[in-house]
Amino acid sequence: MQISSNFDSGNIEVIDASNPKQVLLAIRPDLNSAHFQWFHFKVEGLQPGQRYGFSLSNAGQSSYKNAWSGYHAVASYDQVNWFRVPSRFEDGALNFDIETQQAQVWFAYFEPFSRARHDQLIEDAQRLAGAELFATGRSIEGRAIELLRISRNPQAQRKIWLIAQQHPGEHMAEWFMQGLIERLQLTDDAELSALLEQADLYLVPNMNPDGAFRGHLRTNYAGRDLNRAWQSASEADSPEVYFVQQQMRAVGVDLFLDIHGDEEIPHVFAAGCEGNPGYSPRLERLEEQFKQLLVQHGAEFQTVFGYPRDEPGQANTTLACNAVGLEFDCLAFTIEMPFKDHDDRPDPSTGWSGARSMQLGKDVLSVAAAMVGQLRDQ
Ligand code: GEM
Ligand code: ZN
Repeated sequence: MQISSNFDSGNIEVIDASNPKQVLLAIRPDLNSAHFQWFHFKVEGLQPGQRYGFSLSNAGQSSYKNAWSGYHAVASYDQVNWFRVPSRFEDGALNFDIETQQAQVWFAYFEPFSRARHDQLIEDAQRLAGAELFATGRSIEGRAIELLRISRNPQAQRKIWLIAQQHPGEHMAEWFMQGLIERLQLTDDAELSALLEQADLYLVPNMNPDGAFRGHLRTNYAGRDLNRAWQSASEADSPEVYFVQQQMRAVGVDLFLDIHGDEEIPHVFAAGCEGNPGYSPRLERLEEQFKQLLVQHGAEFQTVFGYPRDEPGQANTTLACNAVGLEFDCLAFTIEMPFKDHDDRPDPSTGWSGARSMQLGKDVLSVAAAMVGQLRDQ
């Protein structure tokens, strides 16, 4: 049996592979940071029909301890179809096994969104009506951070921003962007037409390409958590955020969505700006309306489970959502999708998935369309 992770978003260390019933592995921490949780590796040289067991021995020391109960790893024979493999968190280790159908199998924390798929998405997006590669930032290692603009009406007043995967292990975030961008291809979509009549879209499908490529959970090459850098972004340590902030200041922001995944909570939810200084009844109304419309639309989304609400004035303004909401006095949300499942509509075979993330991206456009006329007092 050969185990490898020296590829895009790979992450694993082999401790002892001598017992195929219990291969001992460990998750490698992010470079320049102690965070870890994301794993992704390939196993080759297997006998179809045989059962193999894998043990992530340091899972109990990972960044989010409550992530593993109720969690099941994903596997794929072809890197296209991913399915859950029953997993157990026992004695600080995450254990899963598979009766393999193929000689090779990939395992991951979540269905990976590869850099190759990213490059294809950026290429496809530029062929959409009204689309352009508006600007390109650079990560510390020099990877492109593409900012796409979709503008179909030169008179459109509103600027709607969506950014994804600040946390590189949260691959569902770029699946969400892929779904959203797919919907932009439709030519007979009345909601979309209404939205783009009034607003331009500014999209950053991947904020942290170095971290994603390196198989990080949470940080960039410098070990910085980009979602704690929005009051102190620097060209040296967090050029990814620095770039997007510069662009936002040049363009303006009327609605901001920051797309994430949550390790622990088995539901899709949103976190708003209620703790910001200057949080107003207007913003509160907009937040409530956004959430209600997403529920009414039938999206996989709910408002019962989520993060504790911030006390008034107690927001951490180093977070993108709070920083942007504060600076631009606009509706701003962190959208969280689960690594586990959306327990409101569980699907044990896939759990939360790339496809479900894509659908949520499409659904969010409907809500943006319904709200675009109210984002600013006229
Ligand atoms: C988040 S976002 C936390 C938002 N919290 C509140 N109260 N507004 C983070 O950056 O830690 C979770 C995530 O990474 O997905
Ligand atoms: Zn996140």
